Amino acid sequence: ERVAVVGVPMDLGANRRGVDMGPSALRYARLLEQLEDLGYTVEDLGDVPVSLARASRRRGRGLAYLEEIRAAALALKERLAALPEGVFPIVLGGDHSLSMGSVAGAARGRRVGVVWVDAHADFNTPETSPSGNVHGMPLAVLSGLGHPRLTEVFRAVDPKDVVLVGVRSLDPGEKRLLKEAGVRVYTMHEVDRLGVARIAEEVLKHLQGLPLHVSLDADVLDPTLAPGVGTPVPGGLTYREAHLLMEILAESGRVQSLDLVEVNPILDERNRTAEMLVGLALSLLGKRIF
Ligand code: DIR
Ligand code: MN
Ligand code: MN
Ligand code: MN
Repeated sequence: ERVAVVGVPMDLGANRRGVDMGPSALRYARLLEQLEDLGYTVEDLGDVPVSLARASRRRGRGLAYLEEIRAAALALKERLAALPEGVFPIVLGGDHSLSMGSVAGAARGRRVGVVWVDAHADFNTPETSPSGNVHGMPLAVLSGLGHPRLTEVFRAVDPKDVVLVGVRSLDPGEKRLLKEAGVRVYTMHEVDRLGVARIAEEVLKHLQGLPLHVSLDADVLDPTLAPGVGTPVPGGLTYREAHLLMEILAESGRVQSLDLVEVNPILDERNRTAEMLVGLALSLLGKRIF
C-alpha cells in the first residue's frame, strides 16, 4: 500500500505565526520512517508553494490573505486530485484553511464523508467570524457556505456527510449555521457521556458506505498533551481517547485521506505535539499494540 505525504507550510489563515513550520516538525517526528516500518511504501511529494506575503510585509490579517490562501489550497487540491487511485494522501499543515484543498482534492468530485476532529468547528463565514481568520472557515466552505472566491473552487461535501468530534469552542453564528446545515456534532459533552468507542461506531454508521477523510486539528487534544497550538482550549481529548478513535476508524477500512494540521513548533515543547499527531496517524493507518 502506498502513502503520499504533502506539506503545506502556511500560517496565513491563523492569528499567530509559526504553524508554517508544522510540516517540518511532523517530518522531524519521523512520520515517514514509521509508516515504512508499518509496511507502507511512502513517497514525500515535498511542499506546496505558499506565499510569503505575511513573513515579508506588514499587512492586515485573516481575509486580507484570502487570495494567497486560495492559491495554496488550490495547488494542494490539484496535487491530490492528480494522485493515482489507491494512494493514501497525508497532508501536513500548516493552518486548517489548507483542508479546503485536501478534502476537495481527495474527493475528486465524488461523495465522501468527512470526520473533522477539532476543538473548533471551523464553520464560520466572513459574516459570522469574530476573528476574520480563514482557518475558522474551511469546513463551512467545503459545505458550500462562505466567501464565493472559496466556495467556487472548494465546495466538495454535503454537510450531512460531515461529523465533528471533540468540539468545545463555538462562535454564536457558527453554532446556528451548524444546526441549519445539519452537521452531526459530538462535543466534549458527548465524549464524556458516551465515550469515544460509541461515538466512533455512530460516526461510521452515520457515514455508512462512504469513503472517509479524517481532518485532525492538534488542538482537539488536551493542551497538557499538545501545547504546540495557536488556539488551545482546556478539556480536550486524552491520549487514550484520541488513539482509540483513530483505531476504530482504521478498523472500518474506509479512511482514504488524512490531514495533520495546526502544529505550531514555536509554541511547542520539544516537538511533543508533532509527535502526538504522528502517533495518531500511525494508529489511523493500522498500527496496533498486538
Ligand atoms: C474561532 C477560532 N472559531 C475563529 N477558530 C479556530 O477564529 O473562527 N479554529 N481556532 O481552529
Ligand atoms: Mn481547525
Ligand atoms: Mn481547532
Ligand atoms: Mn485552527
